[in-house]
Amino acid sequence: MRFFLLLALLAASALAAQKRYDGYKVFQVKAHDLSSFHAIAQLHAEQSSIYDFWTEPRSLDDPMDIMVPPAYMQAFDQLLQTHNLRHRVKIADVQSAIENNLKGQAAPSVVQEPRSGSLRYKLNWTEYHDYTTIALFLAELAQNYPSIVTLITIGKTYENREMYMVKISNAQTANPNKNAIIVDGGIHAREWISPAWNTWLIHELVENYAAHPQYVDNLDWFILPVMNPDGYVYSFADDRLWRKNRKPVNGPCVGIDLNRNFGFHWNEGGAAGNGCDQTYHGPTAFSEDESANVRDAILSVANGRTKAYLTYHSYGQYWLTPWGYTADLPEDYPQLFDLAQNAVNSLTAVYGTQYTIGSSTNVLYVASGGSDDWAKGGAGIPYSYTVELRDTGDFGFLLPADQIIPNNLEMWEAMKVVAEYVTGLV
Ligand code: 0X9
Ligand code: ZN
Repeated sequence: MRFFLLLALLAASALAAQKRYDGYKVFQVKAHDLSSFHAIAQLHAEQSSIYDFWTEPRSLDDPMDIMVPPAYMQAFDQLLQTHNLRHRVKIADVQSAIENNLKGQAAPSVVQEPRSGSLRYKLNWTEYHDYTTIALFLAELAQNYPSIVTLITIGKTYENREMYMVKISNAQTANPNKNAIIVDGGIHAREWISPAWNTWLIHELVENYAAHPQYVDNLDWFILPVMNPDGYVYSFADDRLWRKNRKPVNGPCVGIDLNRNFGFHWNEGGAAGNGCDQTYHGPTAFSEDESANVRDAILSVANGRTKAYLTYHSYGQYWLTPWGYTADLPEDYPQLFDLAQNAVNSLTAVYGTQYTIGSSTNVLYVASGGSDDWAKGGAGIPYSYTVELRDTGDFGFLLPADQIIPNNLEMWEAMKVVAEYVTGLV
């Protein structure tokens, strides 16, 4: 009897189909006056569980990317006509884009260097990898490079997954009070390029240590490549475009936006009170296991010597400073801007990729409860940034896998600038 029950369960889980996006389109829409902007803003406010705003409404000058389900195509078209909204189709069929996004290219020589140790992880940067593969990669590096890599479990997620952070540090070097940098990724599940960059950063620091030992000898790194493992797993198995965590909300909906759940000026704008919305802030600040674990982990390592916090998202190619809860700028904004500018200059020098620099509120929109605001205002880390990786919307969250390595190569140049600067801070 039990055996049949097990079989039935297995069959049911195999049948639990992934959400398909056949016929869904992504439109770029631009308002031309205040009234047409309000029409779109209203759609965002009232129907964001139907229309997925890949970019939020900002201002008159900024176009937005909106994903429209086939059943609402006519209604959406009507709205575009009524308000005379300028638009173009960016992604004609989201399902095809999802499938193309998974295809990689042959690995360039840059990732085929011989590695020390006997184990060989499966992870590479020519395709996107699931949570298990990332976790095995981290465990293997810790095992093969015990003198510089420590795998830290910072707690569990709502669905009971371990959250892994690696500490990269060379205990052999003389200075016991090195500055530290904290990096994370994958707070939003569907932004797959973010964990793919975080794992590259770990690989570069550890496996290419000999090429630039100063970054590890003079600094301590704490890197959490997937801040939202439940959402990340769900985006592989069930719904490629999932954003939030996976905790059920009162009512029919699931998920809290972890980047609206951090406790610095929490719920002061740009965050939704409705649990069905993509930017639901949760019942209280730090109500979520994932954000609370990150808070505790950061506080346990921050202690004055952590000078930089970088949290990676996609997409849009922005290098953002606090604040996200207000249009006011932090007092040290000129210093934050300067470092961002230097980092972006080095990044752009690689392939010409442009990044926009500015405060979250001024460049994007008000959004309170972000991890960047809390890292600066709550944990006292001066150089706190949100970086929105490639692209500017041709593929959006569905960035083709053959852009992972170029993205990582240019971002590494920016990271070096930050690392060098942070090394010299007192
Ligand atoms: O809205 C967000 O959470 C981020 N953009 S995304 O498209 N990846 O969702 C931007 C967050 C910027 N920081 C703050 N608003 N604090
Ligand atoms: Zn994001």
